[in-house]
Amino acid sequence: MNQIDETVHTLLHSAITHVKNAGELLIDLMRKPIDMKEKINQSDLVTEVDVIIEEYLCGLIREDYPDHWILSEEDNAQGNKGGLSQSSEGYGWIIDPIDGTTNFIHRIPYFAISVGIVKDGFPVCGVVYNPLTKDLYSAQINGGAFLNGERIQVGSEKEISESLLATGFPAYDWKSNSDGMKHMETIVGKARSIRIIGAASLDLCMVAAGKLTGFFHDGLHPWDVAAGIIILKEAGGTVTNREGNAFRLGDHTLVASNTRIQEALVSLLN
Ligand code: 2AM
Ligand code: CA
Ligand code: CA
Ligand code: CA
Repeated sequence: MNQIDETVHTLLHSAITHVKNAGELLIDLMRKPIDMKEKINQSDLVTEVDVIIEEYLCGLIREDYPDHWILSEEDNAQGNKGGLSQSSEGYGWIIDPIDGTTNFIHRIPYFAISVGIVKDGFPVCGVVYNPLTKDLYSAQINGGAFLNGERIQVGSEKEISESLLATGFPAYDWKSNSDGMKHMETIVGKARSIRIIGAASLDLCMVAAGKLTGFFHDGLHPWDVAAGIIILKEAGGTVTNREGNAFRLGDHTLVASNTRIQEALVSLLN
Protein backbone atom coordinates (compact mmCIF):
# COMPACT_ATOMS: atom_id res chain seq x y z
CA MET A 1 0.00 0.00 0.00
CA ASN A 2 1.27 3.49 -0.78
CA GLN A 3 1.08 6.37 1.70
CA ILE A 4 -2.30 7.70 0.50
CA ASP A 5 -3.90 4.22 0.48
CA GLU A 6 -2.68 3.70 4.02
CA THR A 7 -4.07 7.05 5.18
CA VAL A 8 -7.41 6.29 3.53
CA HIS A 9 -7.44 2.82 5.10
CA THR A 10 -6.94 4.37 8.56
CA LEU A 11 -9.67 6.95 7.91
CA LEU A 12 -12.12 4.27 6.74
CA HIS A 13 -11.54 2.21 9.85
CA SER A 14 -12.02 5.20 12.06
CA ALA A 15 -15.27 6.00 10.18
CA ILE A 16 -16.49 2.40 10.62
CA THR A 17 -15.84 2.47 14.38
CA HIS A 18 -17.59 5.82 14.83
CA VAL A 19 -20.56 4.85 12.66
CA LYS A 20 -21.11 1.58 14.56
CA ASN A 21 -21.06 3.46 17.87
CA ALA A 22 -23.43 6.07 16.46
CA GLY A 23 -25.72 3.19 15.42
CA GLU A 24 -25.88 1.94 19.02
CA LEU A 25 -26.69 5.43 20.23
CA LEU A 26 -29.43 5.68 17.59
CA ILE A 27 -31.03 2.39 18.66
CA ASP A 28 -30.96 3.58 22.27
CA LEU A 29 -32.66 6.83 21.28
CA MET A 30 -35.36 4.89 19.39
CA ARG A 31 -36.64 3.41 22.66
CA LYS A 32 -38.23 6.76 23.51
CA PRO A 33 -40.90 8.66 21.53
CA ILE A 34 -39.20 10.70 18.82
CA ASP A 35 -39.83 14.40 18.37
CA MET A 36 -39.94 15.47 14.69
CA LYS A 37 -40.51 18.62 12.69
CA GLU A 38 -41.07 19.58 9.06
CA LYS A 39 -38.31 21.36 7.14
CA ILE A 40 -39.79 22.57 3.85
CA ASN A 41 -43.02 20.50 3.86
CA GLN A 42 -44.67 17.31 5.19
CA SER A 43 -42.28 15.12 3.14
CA ASP A 44 -39.15 16.80 4.41
CA LEU A 45 -38.66 15.84 8.04
CA VAL A 46 -36.01 16.01 10.71
CA THR A 47 -35.98 14.54 14.22
CA GLU A 48 -33.99 15.30 17.32
CA VAL A 49 -32.20 12.00 16.68
CA ASP A 50 -30.83 13.23 13.32
CA VAL A 51 -29.30 16.18 15.13
CA ILE A 52 -27.91 14.15 18.06
CA ILE A 53 -26.28 11.56 15.77
CA GLU A 54 -24.80 14.28 13.59
CA GLU A 55 -23.35 16.16 16.55
CA TYR A 56 -21.98 12.93 18.00
CA LEU A 57 -20.15 12.03 14.76
CA CYS A 58 -18.92 15.57 14.10
CA GLY A 59 -17.53 15.78 17.64
CA LEU A 60 -15.51 12.57 17.20
CA ILE A 61 -14.17 13.63 13.81
CA ARG A 62 -13.16 17.10 15.00
CA GLU A 63 -11.33 15.51 17.91
CA ASP A 64 -9.40 13.02 15.73
CA TYR A 65 -8.88 15.17 12.63
CA PRO A 66 -9.10 18.88 13.49
CA ASP A 67 -7.70 19.84 10.06
CA HIS A 68 -10.37 17.93 8.05
CA TRP A 69 -13.52 19.74 6.92
CA ILE A 70 -17.03 18.37 7.51
CA LEU A 71 -20.21 18.76 5.45
CA SER A 72 -23.31 17.42 7.17
CA GLU A 73 -27.02 17.64 6.38
CA GLU A 74 -28.55 19.15 9.48
CA ASP A 75 -25.72 21.59 10.12
CA ASN A 76 -26.05 22.70 6.50
CA ALA A 77 -29.84 23.02 6.95
CA GLN A 78 -29.27 25.58 9.69
CA GLY A 79 -27.68 27.89 7.16
CA ASN A 80 -24.15 26.94 8.08
CA LYS A 81 -22.95 26.49 4.51
CA GLY A 82 -19.84 24.38 4.74
CA GLY A 83 -20.53 23.68 1.04
CA LEU A 84 -18.32 21.56 -1.15
CA SER A 85 -17.16 24.35 -3.40
CA GLN A 86 -15.81 26.42 -0.52
CA SER A 87 -13.84 23.73 1.17
CA SER A 88 -13.20 20.93 -1.26
CA GLU A 89 -9.43 20.78 -0.78
CA GLY A 90 -7.77 18.24 1.46
CA TYR A 91 -9.70 15.58 3.34
CA GLY A 92 -13.38 16.14 4.05
CA TRP A 93 -16.10 14.10 5.75
CA ILE A 94 -19.61 14.17 4.26
CA ILE A 95 -22.22 13.01 6.73
CA ASP A 96 -25.88 12.07 6.60
CA PRO A 97 -26.74 11.17 10.21
CA ILE A 98 -29.95 9.42 9.13
CA ASP A 99 -30.55 8.78 5.45
CA GLY A 100 -34.17 7.73 5.13
CA THR A 101 -35.57 9.82 7.98
CA THR A 102 -39.15 9.15 6.86
CA ASN A 103 -38.57 5.39 7.19
CA PHE A 104 -36.93 6.00 10.57
CA ILE A 105 -39.97 7.94 11.80
CA HIS A 106 -42.30 5.20 10.55
CA ARG A 107 -40.01 2.49 11.99
CA ILE A 108 -39.41 0.84 8.64
CA PRO A 109 -35.99 -0.86 8.92
CA TYR A 110 -34.50 0.83 5.85
CA PHE A 111 -32.44 3.83 6.89
CA ALA A 112 -28.74 4.35 7.38
CA ILE A 113 -25.95 6.41 8.78
CA SER A 114 -23.82 7.46 5.82
CA VAL A 115 -20.26 8.76 6.03
CA GLY A 116 -18.20 9.44 2.92
CA ILE A 117 -14.66 10.75 2.95
CA VAL A 118 -13.38 12.81 0.02
CA LYS A 119 -9.94 14.03 -0.91
CA ASP A 120 -9.73 17.17 -3.04
CA GLY A 121 -13.43 16.79 -3.86
CA PHE A 122 -13.42 13.10 -4.88
CA PRO A 123 -14.74 10.22 -2.74
CA VAL A 124 -11.93 7.97 -1.48
CA CYS A 125 -13.84 5.78 0.96
CA GLY A 126 -17.24 5.43 2.56
CA VAL A 127 -19.43 3.55 4.98
CA VAL A 128 -23.20 3.08 4.97
CA TYR A 129 -24.62 1.39 8.07
CA ASN A 130 -28.16 0.21 8.73
CA PRO A 131 -28.21 0.07 12.54
CA LEU A 132 -31.37 -2.09 12.70
CA THR A 133 -30.28 -4.87 10.35
CA LYS A 134 -26.61 -4.28 11.22
CA ASP A 135 -25.69 -4.35 7.53
CA LEU A 136 -22.45 -2.41 7.12
CA TYR A 137 -21.34 -1.54 3.58
CA SER A 138 -17.87 -0.11 3.09
CA ALA A 139 -15.35 0.60 0.36
CA GLN A 140 -12.02 2.23 -0.22
CA ILE A 141 -10.82 3.44 -3.61
CA ASN A 142 -9.18 0.57 -5.56
CA GLY A 143 -9.85 -1.77 -2.65
CA GLY A 144 -13.23 -3.29 -3.54
CA ALA A 145 -16.59 -3.05 -1.77
CA PHE A 146 -17.76 -5.07 1.21
CA LEU A 147 -20.92 -5.96 3.12
CA ASN A 148 -20.05 -7.02 6.67
CA GLY A 149 -16.53 -7.89 5.52
CA GLU A 150 -17.61 -9.99 2.51
CA ARG A 151 -16.78 -8.77 -0.97
CA ILE A 152 -19.82 -7.60 -2.99
CA GLN A 153 -20.36 -7.27 -6.75
CA VAL A 154 -23.04 -5.72 -8.93
CA GLY A 155 -25.52 -7.99 -10.73
CA SER A 156 -25.19 -9.31 -14.28
CA GLU A 157 -28.49 -8.14 -15.84
CA LYS A 158 -27.96 -6.91 -19.39
CA GLU A 159 -31.42 -5.71 -20.35
CA ILE A 160 -33.78 -3.14 -18.86
CA SER A 161 -36.51 -5.79 -19.08
CA GLU A 162 -34.72 -7.96 -16.50
CA SER A 163 -33.78 -5.00 -14.28
CA LEU A 164 -35.19 -4.11 -10.88
CA LEU A 165 -34.80 -0.34 -10.48
CA ALA A 166 -35.29 2.07 -7.60
CA THR A 167 -35.97 5.77 -7.52
CA GLY A 168 -37.35 8.45 -5.22
CA PHE A 169 -38.88 11.90 -5.44
CA PRO A 170 -37.36 15.10 -4.19
CA ALA A 171 -39.81 16.80 -1.78
CA TYR A 172 -40.59 19.52 -4.33
CA ASP A 173 -41.27 17.25 -7.28
CA TRP A 174 -44.60 15.45 -7.25
CA LYS A 175 -46.62 17.34 -9.80
CA SER A 176 -48.06 15.10 -12.52
CA ASN A 177 -45.86 16.68 -15.19
CA SER A 178 -42.65 16.60 -13.12
CA ASP A 179 -39.54 14.80 -14.36
CA GLY A 180 -39.96 12.24 -11.58
CA MET A 181 -43.48 11.29 -12.67
CA LYS A 182 -42.49 11.20 -16.33
CA HIS A 183 -39.60 8.89 -15.51
CA MET A 184 -41.89 6.55 -13.56
CA GLU A 185 -44.19 6.35 -16.56
CA THR A 186 -41.28 5.66 -18.92
CA ILE A 187 -39.75 2.94 -16.75
CA VAL A 188 -42.84 1.12 -15.46
CA GLY A 189 -43.67 -1.54 -18.02
CA LYS A 190 -40.15 -1.58 -19.51
CA ALA A 191 -38.25 -2.72 -16.42
CA ARG A 192 -39.04 -5.80 -14.31
CA SER A 193 -40.34 -3.44 -11.65
CA ILE A 194 -39.61 -0.24 -9.80
CA ARG A 195 -39.21 0.49 -6.07
CA ILE A 196 -39.30 3.62 -3.94
CA ILE A 197 -37.63 2.31 -0.81
CA GLY A 198 -36.66 5.67 0.64
CA ALA A 199 -32.95 5.86 1.42
CA ALA A 200 -30.60 6.82 -1.40
CA SER A 201 -27.43 5.65 0.38
CA LEU A 202 -28.83 2.13 0.87
CA ASP A 203 -30.32 2.06 -2.63
CA LEU A 204 -26.83 2.61 -4.04
CA CYS A 205 -25.52 -0.19 -1.79
CA MET A 206 -28.30 -2.51 -2.96
CA VAL A 207 -27.14 -1.93 -6.54
CA ALA A 208 -23.57 -2.60 -5.35
CA ALA A 209 -24.66 -5.90 -3.81
CA GLY A 210 -26.48 -7.01 -6.98
CA LYS A 211 -29.95 -6.85 -5.42
CA LEU A 212 -31.16 -3.85 -7.40
CA THR A 213 -29.97 -3.34 -10.99
CA GLY A 214 -30.13 0.43 -11.01
CA PHE A 215 -31.20 3.60 -9.20
CA PHE A 216 -31.98 7.10 -10.39
CA HIS A 217 -32.95 10.18 -8.41
CA ASP A 218 -32.98 13.94 -8.96
CA GLY A 219 -32.27 16.59 -6.37
CA LEU A 220 -30.04 14.56 -4.07
CA HIS A 221 -27.34 16.22 -1.96
CA PRO A 222 -23.69 15.21 -1.45
CA TRP A 223 -24.50 13.67 1.97
CA ASP A 224 -27.07 11.32 0.40
CA VAL A 225 -24.56 9.79 -2.02
CA ALA A 226 -20.91 10.48 -1.08
CA ALA A 227 -20.46 7.09 0.60
CA GLY A 228 -22.81 5.11 -1.66
CA ILE A 229 -21.13 6.08 -4.92
CA ILE A 230 -17.68 4.87 -3.90
CA ILE A 231 -19.22 1.62 -2.61
CA LEU A 232 -21.09 1.13 -5.89
CA LYS A 233 -18.08 1.94 -8.08
CA GLU A 234 -15.87 -0.43 -6.12
CA ALA A 235 -18.47 -3.16 -6.64
CA GLY A 236 -18.26 -2.70 -10.42
CA GLY A 237 -21.08 -0.20 -10.84
CA THR A 238 -21.30 3.08 -12.73
CA VAL A 239 -22.66 6.43 -11.54
CA THR A 240 -23.34 9.26 -13.98
CA ASN A 241 -25.59 12.27 -14.22
CA ARG A 242 -28.52 12.24 -16.64
CA GLU A 243 -26.26 13.55 -19.40
CA GLY A 244 -24.23 10.35 -19.02
CA ASN A 245 -21.13 12.11 -17.70
CA ALA A 246 -19.27 10.79 -14.66
CA PHE A 247 -21.21 11.89 -11.56
CA ARG A 248 -19.62 14.64 -9.50
CA LEU A 249 -20.72 15.62 -6.00
CA GLY A 250 -23.11 18.52 -6.39
CA ASP A 251 -24.68 17.23 -9.64
CA HIS A 252 -28.47 17.58 -9.58
CA THR A 253 -29.26 14.32 -11.40
CA LEU A 254 -27.94 10.84 -10.64
CA VAL A 255 -28.21 7.61 -12.61
CA ALA A 256 -26.54 4.51 -11.15
CA SER A 257 -26.43 0.89 -12.22
CA ASN A 258 -24.56 -2.37 -12.55
CA THR A 259 -22.72 -0.72 -15.54
CA ARG A 260 -24.21 -3.13 -18.11
CA ILE A 261 -27.57 -1.29 -18.32
CA GLN A 262 -26.15 2.21 -17.74
CA GLU A 263 -26.33 3.43 -21.33
CA ALA A 264 -29.85 2.08 -21.84
CA LEU A 265 -31.03 3.58 -18.54
CA VAL A 266 -29.55 7.01 -19.27
CA SER A 267 -31.13 7.03 -22.70
CA LEU A 268 -34.55 6.02 -21.28
CA LEU A 269 -34.42 8.95 -18.85
CA ASN A 270 -33.72 11.51 -21.57
P1 2AM B 1 -33.12 11.97 3.97
O1 2AM B 1 -33.95 10.90 4.54
O2 2AM B 1 -31.77 12.09 4.62
O3 2AM B 1 -33.79 13.32 3.87
C1 2AM B 1 -35.62 9.48 -0.44
O4 2AM B 1 -36.03 9.49 -1.79
C2 2AM B 1 -34.17 9.87 -0.40
O5 2AM B 1 -34.06 11.23 -0.81
C3 2AM B 1 -33.55 9.81 0.98
O6 2AM B 1 -32.21 9.43 0.79
C4 2AM B 1 -33.69 11.24 1.48
O7 2AM B 1 -32.72 11.57 2.47
C5 2AM B 1 -33.40 11.97 0.21
N1 2AM B 1 -33.81 13.34 0.18
C6 2AM B 1 -32.99 14.39 -0.02
N2 2AM B 1 -33.64 15.53 0.01
C7 2AM B 1 -34.91 15.22 0.25
C8 2AM B 1 -36.08 16.00 0.42
N3 2AM B 1 -36.05 17.34 0.32
N4 2AM B 1 -37.22 15.35 0.68
C9 2AM B 1 -37.24 14.01 0.76
N5 2AM B 1 -36.18 13.23 0.60
C10 2AM B 1 -35.03 13.83 0.35
CA1 CA C 1 -33.42 15.11 5.17
CA1 CA D 1 -30.28 11.79 2.98
CA1 CA E 1 -30.78 12.76 6.50
